[in-house]
Amino acid sequence: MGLFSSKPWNYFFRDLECRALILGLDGAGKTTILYQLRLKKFIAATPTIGFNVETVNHKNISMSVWDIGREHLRTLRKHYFPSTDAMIFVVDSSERLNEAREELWDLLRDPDLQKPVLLVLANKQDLPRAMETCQVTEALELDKIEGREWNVIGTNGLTGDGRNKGLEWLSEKLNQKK
Ligand SMILES: Nc1nc2c(ncn2[C@@H]2O[C@H](COP(=O)(O)OP(=O)(O)OP(=O)(O)O)[C@@H](O)[C@H]2O)c(=O)[nH]1
Ligand SMILES: [Mg+2]
Repeated sequence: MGLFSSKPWNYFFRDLECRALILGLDGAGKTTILYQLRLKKFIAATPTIGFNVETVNHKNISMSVWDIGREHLRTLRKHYFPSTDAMIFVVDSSERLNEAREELWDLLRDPDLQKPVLLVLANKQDLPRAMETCQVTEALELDKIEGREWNVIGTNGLTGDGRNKGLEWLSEKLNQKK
């Protein structure tokens, strides 16, 4: 292989293996987002029992992305949280924002989740009652976050809008951290 391989970014960045958790309330679109990240297309999901895990490759990042159903999360959090590099918190931008805020802040306070960067996906932007990203930022009180890189990006799990922007942000932050 010559100096300039088929992946030019490999010349500048070494390959990175990372682990991400997709979190959020039931029905927010976590599994839909997982398959948008993995397959770049919409897959109709049913409520997750157990978990889904997929490898998502983006530039030099190889990210194992875990979408764990709530029942499992309660028992497995001690196992999954310590080795997590990124949290992808999915919200349905049209409903249950107060509940989502409580869930998110419970996670942000977890001693085993102090290191991961946080990407909030303000999902279901297609719905008429969907809040814009700035309103989601306010509703989740993201401005109160200290000592952690975070971002909020609007997504549509049906079309994949926002997906690549999210991946770009994650790969930039994960490269800076490692
Ligand atoms: N309108 C709209 N529907 C969406 C969007 N993303 C996901 N959905 C739908 O929302 C429903 C729930 O999506 P899931 O991906 O199963 O949600 P989940 O968070 O994995 O749910 P649980 O596994 O029960 O926790 C499904 O019917 C999806 O097709 C979106 O951006 N817009
Ligand atoms: Mg699911």
